[in-house]
Amino acid sequence: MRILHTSDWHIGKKLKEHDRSDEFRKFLEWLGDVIAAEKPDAVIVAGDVFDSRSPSAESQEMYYSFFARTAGTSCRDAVIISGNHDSPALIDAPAGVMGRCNIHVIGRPRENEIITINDSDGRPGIIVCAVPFLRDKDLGTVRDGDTFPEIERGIKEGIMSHYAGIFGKAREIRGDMDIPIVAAGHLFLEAGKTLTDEGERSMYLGTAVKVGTDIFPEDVAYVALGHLHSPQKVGRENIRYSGSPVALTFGEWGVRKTVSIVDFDGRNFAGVKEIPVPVWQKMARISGDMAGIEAELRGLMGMNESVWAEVTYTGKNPAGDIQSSLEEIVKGSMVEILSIRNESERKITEGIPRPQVKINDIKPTDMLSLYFDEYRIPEDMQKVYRPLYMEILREMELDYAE
Ligand SMILES: [Mn+2]
Repeated sequence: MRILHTSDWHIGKKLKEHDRSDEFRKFLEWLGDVIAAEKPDAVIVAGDVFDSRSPSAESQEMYYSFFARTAGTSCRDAVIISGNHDSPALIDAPAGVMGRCNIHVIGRPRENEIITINDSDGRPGIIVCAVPFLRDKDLGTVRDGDTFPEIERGIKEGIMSHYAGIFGKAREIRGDMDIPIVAAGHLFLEAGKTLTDEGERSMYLGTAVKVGTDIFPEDVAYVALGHLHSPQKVGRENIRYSGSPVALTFGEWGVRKTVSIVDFDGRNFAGVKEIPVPVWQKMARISGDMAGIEAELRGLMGMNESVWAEVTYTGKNPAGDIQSSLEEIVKGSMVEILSIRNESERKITEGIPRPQVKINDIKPTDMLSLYFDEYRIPEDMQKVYRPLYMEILREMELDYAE
């Protein structure tokens, strides 16, 4: 048996207000070709199908059209779980009609998250434990008034026991059949590597809720994960993030993009092949003083193809109106500047002398402490503000993390 593992499509995501539906369309077209060529028995999409909880009609059309193409091919089944960006209810809504095409959607966590995928003769071929992104309200292990460490512990325990429960059921279903158990999940594993930009984002809490790889027992033949955007194995060869197929931020530019083809032999993992995803939109990250930036921009302009650039000015002198100067340079070319950052002017606060630190290097929790110090907020007020601040960070984590 063979599966194709992909995740984190984030259909509908824009980059600095630039529409990318063309890229998503091309990716899905390409993925259809990969499925036709590699002939997996099933495709698993491990969450974050859409970038938002209310995807546009166009985004939804791309999604449904893709599965309309794969349905009825040798790739007989698809399993789709929701990620932290998805609306669980929206993913679940078409379950009835999609189920008739063997496209299994699991948006909300439910009692039975086990899907049996048949082989080409109609006999059971793979047991998939498909666990959507679990929110604290799904777990029932967090109570109102819990302190932050209690919330974190509660979520972690809830996730662990949810997974343990489903693996127990999967073993019962498998009995003595010679077929693999595969898990699909959307979560943050402790040893998982984030990209620089995203890494900072997931440090909103200092400790975003993460679980260890020991959540996946040895008898699970493969774990198809979503959430982290660079493809990687975590701990074992058969516990993997497929990563996002498109560079969703400038921070993801230059990171290889893949989908994974996974083979099984009886109950066991037999190997994985990562297939590189083509690039449909060139991007560039440029930094330096004005002369350096201009030279690099001119180099990009010489390539005569569409490039989206992020420019970071790091010159020592204040640069005046950087935006106008840069626009002047690229005018009439195929290079577009989507983002300009001026690092030379970055300071945390005026007035109080302290070593200059980049804002990106400060954790939000430390930022709050700096604020308290700076404005001499009394202790009793700090006690009121801190939990509220942590709550906001947690909500942001859910919405904006990978
Ligand atoms: Mn994601």
